[in-house]
Amino acid sequence: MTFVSSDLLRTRFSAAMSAMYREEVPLYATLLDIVADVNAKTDADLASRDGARLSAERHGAIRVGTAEELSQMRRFFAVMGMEPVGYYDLSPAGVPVHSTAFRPVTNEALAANPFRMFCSLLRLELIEDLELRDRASEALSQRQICSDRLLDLIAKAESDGGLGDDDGAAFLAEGLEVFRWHSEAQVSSADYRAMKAQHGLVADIVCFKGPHINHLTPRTLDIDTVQAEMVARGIDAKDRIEGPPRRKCPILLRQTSFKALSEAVTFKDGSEGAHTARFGEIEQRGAALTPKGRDLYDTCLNSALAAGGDYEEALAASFADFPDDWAMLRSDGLAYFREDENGAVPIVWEDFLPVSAAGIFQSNLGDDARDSAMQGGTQVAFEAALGRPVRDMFELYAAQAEGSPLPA
Ligand code: OOG
Ligand code: NI
Repeated sequence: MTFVSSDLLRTRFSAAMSAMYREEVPLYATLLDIVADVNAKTDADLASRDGARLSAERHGAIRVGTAEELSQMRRFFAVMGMEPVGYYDLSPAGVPVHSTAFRPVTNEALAANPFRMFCSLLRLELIEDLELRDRASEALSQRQICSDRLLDLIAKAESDGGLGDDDGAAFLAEGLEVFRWHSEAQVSSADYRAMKAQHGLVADIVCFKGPHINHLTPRTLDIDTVQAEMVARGIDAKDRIEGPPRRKCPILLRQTSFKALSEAVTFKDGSEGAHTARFGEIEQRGAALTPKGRDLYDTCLNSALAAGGDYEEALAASFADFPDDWAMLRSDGLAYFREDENGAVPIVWEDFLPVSAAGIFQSNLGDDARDSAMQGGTQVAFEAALGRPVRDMFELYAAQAEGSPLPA
């Protein structure tokens, strides 16, 4: 029995998701055109000279409502070689979820296709109104996000160690359905309004049949130019690019998005309404930072956020002392590098950033002014729901840098 490789399944799944999202959110297609154009005109920096993967590269994001759904997603993505990496608590920004990213972890798999899925779990316990909390958990308990056939195929892949051609094709087709947009809500309009008054995310997660893909993000080599082009075309782009400032040597991740679309919804009582959740995003990736580099990044970012006044200027000022030279980033132990025939090459950051993710959530929920006093999530609780520990991204980068086998 020969199996379809997990790399091939992941590549096909990523392409199928992109085709579906292009149909569902036409502005995403426009964004892909702009990014392809800009990438063709831009010289890749040292961290991004892996052009082969660039045109197919993207990440997506989904939000689930229960531990069972999260653990099903963990098993689903594992069939495509994607493991949970990192723990992100979004509560400091007033967003009632905690998250991980499913992604490939080996050099080979990342080179084949680095498709990632940011996956958030709703923290129902943060709904203070107990009656509303019950209604939310009732709605969630009535849905099944994966078809029986998909669950069977996942179990088969787990027990056999892979899927053959036909099963692989069925797995992808059934998998795609999980993330499709459904315009029929599974609650009444009154319930929708009550969930929405609690938090936009509660409505988005609880009121629909499944975890619709809420954005897909192509990778660009020059995010400032793409942002300017979006504005020039009248696209309602987020006004601030999240992450580090523009630099000669890009680090981590810079992101921007266009605002969510309004989509028609039919409620269970037959009434019509609209829901806004789905948007487009672009990202520019740079070098992975070591824990020391990451601490410096957090310090610089926090000082820019606290500065007030013009944000771009504050950001540039606060990052002035962050070395912007590959040799220095290396000798100071701030970024990860690997050796190839041309010498030391920076390793690409494959993960996400909590402050940036919070900014993306907020700009698309219109919920900027939430109180951020909510109780923090814990990695222990998240992993219990997930059904396994998340991987430590720094251990993965260190193994990539040393060319050593991955930690178990
Ligand atoms: C996820 C937001 C986080 C990113 O790129 O930081 C994210 C969401 O809106 O569900 O995708
Ligand atoms: Ni994103």
